[in-house]
Amino acid sequence: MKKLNVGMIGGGFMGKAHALAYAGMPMFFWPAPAVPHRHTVVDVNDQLAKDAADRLGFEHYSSNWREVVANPDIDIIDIVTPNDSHAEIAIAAAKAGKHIISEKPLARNAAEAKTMLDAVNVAGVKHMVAFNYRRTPAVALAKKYIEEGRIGKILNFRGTYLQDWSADPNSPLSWRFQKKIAGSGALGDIGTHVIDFARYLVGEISDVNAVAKTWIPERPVQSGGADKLGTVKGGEDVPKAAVDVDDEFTTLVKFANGAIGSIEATRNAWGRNNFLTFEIHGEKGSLYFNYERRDELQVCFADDPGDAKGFRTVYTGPAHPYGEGLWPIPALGIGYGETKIIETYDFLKSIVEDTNVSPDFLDGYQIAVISDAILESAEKGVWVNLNKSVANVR
Ligand code: NAI
Ligand code: SOE
Repeated sequence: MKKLNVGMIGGGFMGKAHALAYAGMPMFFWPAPAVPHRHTVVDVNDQLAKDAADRLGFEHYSSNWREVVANPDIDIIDIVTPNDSHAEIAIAAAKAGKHIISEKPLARNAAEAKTMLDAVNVAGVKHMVAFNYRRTPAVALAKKYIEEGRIGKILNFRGTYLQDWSADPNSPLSWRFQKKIAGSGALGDIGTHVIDFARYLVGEISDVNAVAKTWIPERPVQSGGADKLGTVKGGEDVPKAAVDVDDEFTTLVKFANGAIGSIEATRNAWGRNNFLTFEIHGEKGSLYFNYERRDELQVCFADDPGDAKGFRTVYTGPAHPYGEGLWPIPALGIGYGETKIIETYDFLKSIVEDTNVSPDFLDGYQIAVISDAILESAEKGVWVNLNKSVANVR
């Protein structure tokens, strides 16, 4: 069985998720396309890197990602650092001939994402951006139904991503609230997952008309370190500094194929945790998904008997996408970890079989173009047309 050595840069929240996926993928998908070996993990100092190696099962650790990128033993560079370092690491990794998986958003803005896309195209390496929610089996099932024409021509897409971890003004000013590190706020952090759903399920977005708000203009300073996502509060006595990104946005969207819809995201919606949803209306039926009930796809077909019309629940299991590798009975429970395991499976398959994998850096770049347009539209109060930049590229 082929072995692929992974150099993972970053040992925080996503470091944990990706390490779990490397360990778990061959347990689910066997024979695996290749066995990922947790070779080296990198963090900002030796102590953090050593802790990450001990905890996440890596053979080696380092506090210098450049050395790891240059190591000829490494096959894959996995970028799980905050958004400001994705481009520099990815470009160096591409030049070193490594296959790359980068966390989302691909970069802080479209210009930066383009440099990454150009680098992987020149190098001819495999590349993937980690919009893992589309690998929830119920989301992949929605895609299958759409491709089979089961809901007909799509008329409308409504997507939301609502969380509440930053609704408390004492949730600290982590890197996610700083434009120079994150690029944008709720938009890049969670709105991009919905944009990925919209493009995956419906098609390319051609126009946006948005509003955006920063509800909490300053927060207690958090100096460095992993983002604790609001679980550790800054006290009243901690100095505050300005938030320079959006807390929330809503946009109307038009798709190149004529469908219309809306996308919204906020991290300030009390009571909502990981409320990542879509509802899609087609000429022959409707689909509804909510990640908080991720084993379920709600479906309604126009030709259902009149006396039984209404949404019903399909619980994903062995009969559905990725079912051959997952649990043998529907509704045993798909978790966040499984979405990352499937992502790893598809990425390694693309490397071994020399095929393209989606979403790739082109998708990441196009999502960045759409994100930039949402901010431009919100600032100017006008529709922004994307035909020249993203529509019909593929
Ligand atoms: P985090 O703050 O929990 O961890 C980041 C880690 O990277 C920390 O350990 C930090 O010390 C380390 N780090 C920072 N700069 C570094 C450098 N130059 N070299 C080596 N290590 C460095 O952040 P989290 O939540 O893991 O986010 C990382 C990325 O993953 C972000 O781009 C974020 O948007 C994305 N993300 C994606 C999720 C998804 O569902 N796909 C979920 C959460 C985050
Ligand atoms: C915080 O909003 C966060 O961790 C995002 O960064 C992820 O992308 C999302 O999947 C979960 O929430």
